[in-house]
Amino acid sequence: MACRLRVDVRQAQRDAGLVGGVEGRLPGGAAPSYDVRSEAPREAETFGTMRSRLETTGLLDIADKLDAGIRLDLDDGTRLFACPDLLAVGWLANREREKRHAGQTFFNHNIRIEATNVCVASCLFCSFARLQPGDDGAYTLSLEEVWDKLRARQHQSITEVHVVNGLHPDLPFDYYLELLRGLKRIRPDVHLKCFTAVEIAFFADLYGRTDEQVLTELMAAGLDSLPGGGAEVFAERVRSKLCHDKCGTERYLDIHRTTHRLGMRSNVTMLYGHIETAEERVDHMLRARALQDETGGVQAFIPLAFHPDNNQMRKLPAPTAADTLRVHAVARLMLDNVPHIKAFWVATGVETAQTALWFGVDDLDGTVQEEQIYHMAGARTPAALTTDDISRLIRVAGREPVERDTLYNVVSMSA
Ligand code: V47
Repeated sequence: MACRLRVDVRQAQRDAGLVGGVEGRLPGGAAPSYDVRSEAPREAETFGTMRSRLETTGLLDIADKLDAGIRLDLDDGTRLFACPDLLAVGWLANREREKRHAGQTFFNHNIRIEATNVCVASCLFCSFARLQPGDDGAYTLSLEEVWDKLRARQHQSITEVHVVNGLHPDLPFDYYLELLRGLKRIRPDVHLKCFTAVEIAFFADLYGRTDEQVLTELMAAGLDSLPGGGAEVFAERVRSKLCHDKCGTERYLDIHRTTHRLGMRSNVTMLYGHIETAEERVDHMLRARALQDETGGVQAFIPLAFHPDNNQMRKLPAPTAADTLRVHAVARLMLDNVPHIKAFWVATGVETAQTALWFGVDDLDGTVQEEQIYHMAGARTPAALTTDDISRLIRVAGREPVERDTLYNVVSMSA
């Protein structure tokens, strides 16, 4: 199968400090590039070697299915999780990634606003929420404080504001409508990706509206799309243990369905690395795939690595890099209809996110300034990255950085 990868290997090596000087440069300063398409004998040899490796690891039938455009099923997915040859799984995922995006890797310039951490839900994995407004560490920003976060960045070329909040029992609906209107007044061009499906369900129940009415009113106030948060694990066994008192799987999916019907896009996440089984991970992916078959409105699937500090599941170990690479790879293989697999570097760690670019991932989220949910749960990743930082870490990994907006329109190729 022809692979459309075109990677500037020498430049990547130079960026990584692996080679020095200008040796190998073409006249005019351009670095030589390595085009797999023009290396047919080598490709045939590589694929031959890979075929026998896939045969040995028991994945050849899955590779054949992928080549024939046949969808993978629950059994295939669980076998991909069980297969000891992580690189073989990654190789298959990388092939699917390159079919869709070649070496391109997307990111955006965004900020996170978490306007309140007061939350009536008692999710076992959460280190961010405080039950009562007066509890130690509880906060609720005034609207001016929320808007100041964007005003303070007027000079930055931010294209997205991502808002996620706790489920606050006392704020009026107007708070959220005004929050959106104010952000749009400050930056009419910025995309507002705000409120998880769980928040939408909470608003509907609290303010006596249908989910669709809530979405419609928020859209009129400036909402542009929905983030993927709140999905956790769709399997009822896990959901009832982890987060029994927030919106269930069917309602989460239905809110995304309605979001798409109203003309907006959304993402779907999966919180992994705690009590879920491999089957439950694959089941989660299949439910996201079924939603996408229906609506086509899911832009990205985002596996979120569980962080155990300061929450009720703190006795559990954090997922390893090997598990993280595999989850992203299997997601790429199962979700044949979702365009982008995102590694949220804040959760995975920067180095693992970089490596994941060869395990099915084509998106690194963004600069993510002001994130708190993961940092309160023990994430040791930087508070934010600059667009230059992200471009460099993508290039060093041998991929091509593409700054995008939330809807994947290209903002800059030379970032
Ligand atoms: O739903 C909470 C997760 C999510 C922990 O749509 C935790 O582009 C790990 O959804 N360890 C919110 N995860 C964040 C989110 C998100 C992130 C990046 C991009 C997008 C997008 C969405 O954070 C929650 C929950 O699954 N979370 N606590 C924790 N201790």
